[in-house]
Amino acid sequence: MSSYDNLLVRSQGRAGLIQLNRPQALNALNSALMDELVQALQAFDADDGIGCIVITGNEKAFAAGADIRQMVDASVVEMMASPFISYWDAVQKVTKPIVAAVSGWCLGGGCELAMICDIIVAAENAVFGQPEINLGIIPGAGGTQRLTRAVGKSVAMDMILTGRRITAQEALQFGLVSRILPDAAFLDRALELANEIAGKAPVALRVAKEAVNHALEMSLAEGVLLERRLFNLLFATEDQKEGMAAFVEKRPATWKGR
Ligand code: DAK
Repeated sequence: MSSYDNLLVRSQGRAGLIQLNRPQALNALNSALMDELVQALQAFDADDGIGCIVITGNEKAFAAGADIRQMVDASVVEMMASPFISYWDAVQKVTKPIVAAVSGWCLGGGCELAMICDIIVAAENAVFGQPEINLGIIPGAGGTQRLTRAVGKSVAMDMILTGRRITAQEALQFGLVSRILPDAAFLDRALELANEIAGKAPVALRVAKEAVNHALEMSLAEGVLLERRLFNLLFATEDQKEGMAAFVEKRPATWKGR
């Protein structure tokens, strides 16, 4: 396994774990960390032994945002030319499911990173927010769009216009996160979830991720058409034959990923 300056990376079963590791700055996302994150994600995406990826931080912070120190003196031209946003785009291109396992602060670009992941699970102590308004800016890595789609306009406006932070319970209630996991066994439970997902048919997982993500991009009619095509495509896979045969024969399926 490669070693990184700003990440801890390991696998457990078929789950790949990436832990953001700049604790002294509450995992503030600078270019060096984001560059390594993309490398680690791409390595897991290319690894047949991995079926699902978990991104997490530490107990105190998933990530307290993009690194403010790195941006404080930037000019508009420098921001326009900055490749920084391309890291978020690269995260979005990962084909395997990604679980954001959030404990502690999940703010600004950190919240935007979590929202690009496919599932967000929260520890009881997680706090979410888009506090950019307090810095004289707005969310710039998709927050105004993805938060609005996740929680609806009124809550998104409330959070983005006031910088209001929300608790894990509120995030669950608003639909930003799918589950709250107990603080004590948080990472173990997130890895269990990732291994549960990783145990499913790999091609169907990839296609399911593609279909759900397109729901945010397309009209209903276009999305339903895409879904139908992807659904039909799966009947060309050995895993569909195996999955249905296993059901009929009352035995567990053995997936081949083809
Ligand atoms: N950046 C840099 N350093 C940070 C940081 C951040 N976002 N957040 C925390 N730190 C550092 C603190 O400066 C402090 O460092 P030292 O002073 O010890 O050297 C250390 O982490 C511990 O933080 P605190 O002492 O402040 O800890 P507290 O427990 O008192 O407070 C806090 C925790 C999370 C409430 C507080 O640290 C805080 O408010 N942090 C800032 C949160 C924030 O405003 N986040 C949004 C950042 S802006 C882009 C697209 C998007 C973005 C950027 C570019 N492009 C399209 C190019 C995204 C922008 C953002 O995310």
